[in-house]
Amino acid sequence: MGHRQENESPEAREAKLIELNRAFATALLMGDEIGAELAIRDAMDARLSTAEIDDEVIAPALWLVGDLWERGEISVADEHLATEISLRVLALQREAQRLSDSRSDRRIMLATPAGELHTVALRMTADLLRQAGYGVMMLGADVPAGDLASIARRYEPDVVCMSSTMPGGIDRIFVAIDEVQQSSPETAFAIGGRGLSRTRSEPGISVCRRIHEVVDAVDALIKRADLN
Ligand code: B12
Repeated sequence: MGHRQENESPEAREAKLIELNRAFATALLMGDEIGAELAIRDAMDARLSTAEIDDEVIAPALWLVGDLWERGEISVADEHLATEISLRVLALQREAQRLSDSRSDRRIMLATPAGELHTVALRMTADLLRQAGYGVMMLGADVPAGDLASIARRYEPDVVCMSSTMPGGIDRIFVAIDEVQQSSPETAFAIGGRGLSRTRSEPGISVCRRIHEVVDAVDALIKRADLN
């Protein structure tokens, strides 16, 4: 967390901070815990660091609460409620950070199987996993099964993600899975794509229909491996 988008202008960042700050302060003043949580989740999605969220979103909102209380515009109870909501949000923020940190020593490898050139979904998958804190190794398109198995043996990824769009791609994915499993039996797989329409998940192989499923699927595959 906290790696700002490189092409973001200082003005865009300032505008985002003002928007987040307003949303969070408004939620505090309305006693709206869910709204406060959503504002902080937005801040995390905007790749603000924990320190930036603390200094530039949560603290200024509490300063405003303090000013309003001092001027008699809100009660002690309102101020207490705002503080309790902030403390709850802090706990959530720390938990999200802990989860992201715990993923950082896990490695996810991504590839499409031999003959498959469609990589957009694979890139989306890589971005989501990276954002969630995972270490990502993108191999890209058209990776022969034997080569995938040997690079997996070298880098020992926890999970290999594969995507297949073209008819027949599912067979090539399973050939690749077999090859990898022969030399790295611990490796799990998250697979997706239109070529997999009738394939079902099985132990160690999670079939995903949409991109947004991948982080939960990879978390579950790793947890399962840890329990073994
Ligand atoms: C861009 C594109 C290309 C580009 C790809 C460039 C690249 N770097 O990716 C190029 C020009 C190379 C290309 C080539 C070809 N293409 Co093309 N291509 C497309 C196009 C327009 C978009 C594909 C795409 O990116 N979709 C967007 C992604 C995000 O969506 P998605 O792949 O469906 O994935 C979703 C889910 O399945 C899931 N998902 C997918 N994978 C994974 C993986 C994981 C881990 C997870 C969690 C989720 C997940 O999440 C996604 C979002 O919900 C499609 C049109 C279409 N309808 O998709 C045709 C399409 C796929 N192509 C097609 C064809 C026929 C070809 C060619 C044979 C054309 C030719 N005669 O040369 C070649 C074959 C290349 C090959 N061997 O792979 C057909 C396939 C038809 C079929 N199934 O039989 C399509 C459908 C076009 C059409 N209507 O005819 N193509």
